[in-house]
Amino acid sequence: EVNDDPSSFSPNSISIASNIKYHAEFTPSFSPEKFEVSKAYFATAESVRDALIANWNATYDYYDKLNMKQAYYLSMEFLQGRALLNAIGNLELSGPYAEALSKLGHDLENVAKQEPDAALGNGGLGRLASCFLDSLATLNYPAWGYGLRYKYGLFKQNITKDGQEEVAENWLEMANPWEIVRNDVSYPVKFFGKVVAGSDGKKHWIGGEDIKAVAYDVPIPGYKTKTTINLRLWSTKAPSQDFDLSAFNSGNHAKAYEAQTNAEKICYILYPGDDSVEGKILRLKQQYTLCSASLQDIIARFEKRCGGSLNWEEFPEKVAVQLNDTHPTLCIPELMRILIDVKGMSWKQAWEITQRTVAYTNHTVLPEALEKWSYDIMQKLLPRHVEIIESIDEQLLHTIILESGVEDLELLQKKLKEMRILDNFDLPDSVLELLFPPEENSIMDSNEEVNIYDEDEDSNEEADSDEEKESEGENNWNKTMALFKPAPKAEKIVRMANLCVVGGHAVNGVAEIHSEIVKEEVFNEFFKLWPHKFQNKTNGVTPRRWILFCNPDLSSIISKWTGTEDWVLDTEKLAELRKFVDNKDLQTEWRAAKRNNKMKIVSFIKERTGYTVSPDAMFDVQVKRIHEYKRQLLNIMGIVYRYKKMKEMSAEERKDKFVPRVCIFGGKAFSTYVQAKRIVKFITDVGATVNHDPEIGDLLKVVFVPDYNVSVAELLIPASELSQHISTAGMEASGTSNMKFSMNGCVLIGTLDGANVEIREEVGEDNFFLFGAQAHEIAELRKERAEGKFVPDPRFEEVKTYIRSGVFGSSNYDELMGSLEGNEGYGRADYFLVGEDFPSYIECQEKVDEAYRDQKRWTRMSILNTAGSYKFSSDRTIREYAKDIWNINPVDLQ
Ligand code: DL6
Repeated sequence: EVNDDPSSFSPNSISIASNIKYHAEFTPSFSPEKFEVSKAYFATAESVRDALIANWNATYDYYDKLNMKQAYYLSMEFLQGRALLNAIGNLELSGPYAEALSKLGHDLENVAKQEPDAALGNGGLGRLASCFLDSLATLNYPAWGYGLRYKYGLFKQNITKDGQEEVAENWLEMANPWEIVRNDVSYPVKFFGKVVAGSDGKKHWIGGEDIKAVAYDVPIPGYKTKTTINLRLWSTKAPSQDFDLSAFNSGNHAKAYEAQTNAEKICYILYPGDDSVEGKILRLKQQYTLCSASLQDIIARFEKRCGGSLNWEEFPEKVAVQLNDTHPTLCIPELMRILIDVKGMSWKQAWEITQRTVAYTNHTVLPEALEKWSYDIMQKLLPRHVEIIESIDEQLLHTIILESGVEDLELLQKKLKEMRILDNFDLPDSVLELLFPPEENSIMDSNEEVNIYDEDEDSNEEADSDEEKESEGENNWNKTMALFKPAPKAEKIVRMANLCVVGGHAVNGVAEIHSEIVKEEVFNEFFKLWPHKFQNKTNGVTPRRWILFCNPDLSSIISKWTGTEDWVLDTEKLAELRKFVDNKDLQTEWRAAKRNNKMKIVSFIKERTGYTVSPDAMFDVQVKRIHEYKRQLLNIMGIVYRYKKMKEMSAEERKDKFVPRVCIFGGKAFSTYVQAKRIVKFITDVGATVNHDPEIGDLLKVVFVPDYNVSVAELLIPASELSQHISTAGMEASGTSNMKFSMNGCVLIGTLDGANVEIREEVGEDNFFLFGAQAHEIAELRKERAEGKFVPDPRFEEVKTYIRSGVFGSSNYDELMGSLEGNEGYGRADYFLVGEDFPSYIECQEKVDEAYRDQKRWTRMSILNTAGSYKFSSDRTIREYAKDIWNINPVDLQ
């Protein structure tokens, strides 16, 4: 009965069942007697992996032969979620697998739930990288992803009476059936040590600590294609000789294993806390490991594919490296180092190749999130890279000065301050010479000086003795020099975003409004210098995972009414739904699908939180990382206002005025982000009061779903009716869950921020609830706020007083409320403008109630959201990257 030849794997339920049984027996990680659901999951995953490996091999054999240009997406984060249903869905084998498992006494959905989420990311940035991989494979683009194989993924979140509690997520505990370790693919990575000049004229980086990065490959199948691309994740180990046997034998066990532990801890966790120097070094080691191992691998592949005809000038015609935010910035100096020190190229040649190869995506405009590294730490850890960065910085200074001239030194100084990669540094000698050419520079020892940098030339004429003239010249000189001096004791900093802009050939933002901010504010001086580098690439999400697989009911309806399943690959077809938006049958089916999805959430909420919620209420959802700029606080204060008003009314009035709502929150707060954690706690406190209030009943429920992750999103998004994207305008680069919600027929309430702007344009103004200040008004509003000119709306004051009164437990939430008022000790007064937007937000929420009451109108809005979401497929985004940045073409395997 057992099929022991995996190569004979063919996709029908009988052979699949046989293959699953084969793996259960011969790829054992469970005891033989039982075939329980966890074992069924492993055997099923391994059987799917057989198919993926065959396709993966075929894909790369072909690419090796063609030697076409390939893109490499480098990211410290990939938020893959679960793989099983996605893989069999993409292979179009969901039916046969379900049947095979049922023959073996199991249910596919249940089996799939055994898989832990691969949570190697924090949120949008990592999930975007995973959506991109799906689109790359689906569209047959030659591409790889590179990342790190963290032993512990993003922490598990428990919600207790004290708020969020973090627990390590040991996702590899039961092994990962999707990965293939490549023991023959490993690269050395060095840290610390020193740089010496060799007799060969080259720089040598010697000594220090050596580790090795080992490749773990995760095959990424495309939808309806044989193309299976690779996500290569690096794991770190000590070089094998580094186990100190004699230390072990003499009883010093920890020391014996020290090198191994030091190497392995690099890949322990995603985002190690970096308040300490040790934490910073570890994070920088992670970033460098990713860059160094990936580039060595890319270069090895380039050399192999070139065979005997190696031509380095062709490197950028064969390789495109995309930096997902600044985390992999070290690719720039690392590529320079390899090309110069190892391959023996000149600086000029290496620089040209590097620039033509690398491109950078910016994902944030928050100044605190633009990565800056301490020069001292970097210098210690990566001494050769710092030399290279210094040279890049010097070269940049020359470019800026040649471009801007030296007429207005104050202006020049401002530019240099903004654009330099190295902050708080003296100007290098070569730049001083450019600013103060030697003949003018000689002012100090010449009597016939002419100070061309003198701001007030008349004063020279008034100087009545040579001595006075000289000392005045000296003063001016000193004044000028002081302009370019860093503040005393200011920490020396390396600015990674600036290095990316300088070292790459393209810089892109992730939504139209964000890309404008990038050009006009964040990198304005660079934009003026190199306008051709700047682009927009509005984000997208894969319609496979985010409609087809997570929302089968809606998918069938879409296919039925558009007359085709082609929308999965060509989302423009979704627009066809517009034709039937008022059709009664479509509307009925649409509502039934939503209700079915809501029913699943009712039981999920009960299981996860203990709360019973009604499927007849509107499901109003805000799920995303907890951050002050995302303004979960505005949402919950709006809910408190609603609750207070309900309490002031009679039962009749309440029912008339308010639509029943289940307000659902989810999201993790970074473990050291205290204010975000206070917000989580406050939401759960409000829930604890409101949900037990018999007067209110099903009219209002507030639920915080613990441990929000990709799998929870796949359940919640299809069931949502209203979703909140309410960041302070100008602060959310794009957002991607807004796209997922809209695709799943959810109506958005939001500000004109990130991709909301484009979603609203596509789905139509009438189908988007807009409120709040706009991005161009924010600076002025903040200024007024700081000057104490802001007059709060009485309803905002009322709600704060209510919160402080102790209705939600013993706390008066002083830190939270204080942050909105700028009271002493609470920092900037309402920096995120919750008070400013509160009135328009609650008024907008009244319009939401009104619209929901009319279910025909609401369903229309819902359908028009799905119909208008075609632009937000990551297939569209990837095609744009491929054409405008990477210059790669699809390769058809069939
Ligand atoms: O581009 C993906 C995603 C955007 O949708 C979000 O708006 C943006 O906040 C996120 N950026 C980051 C970068 N780090 N920070 N902060 O996660 O990228």
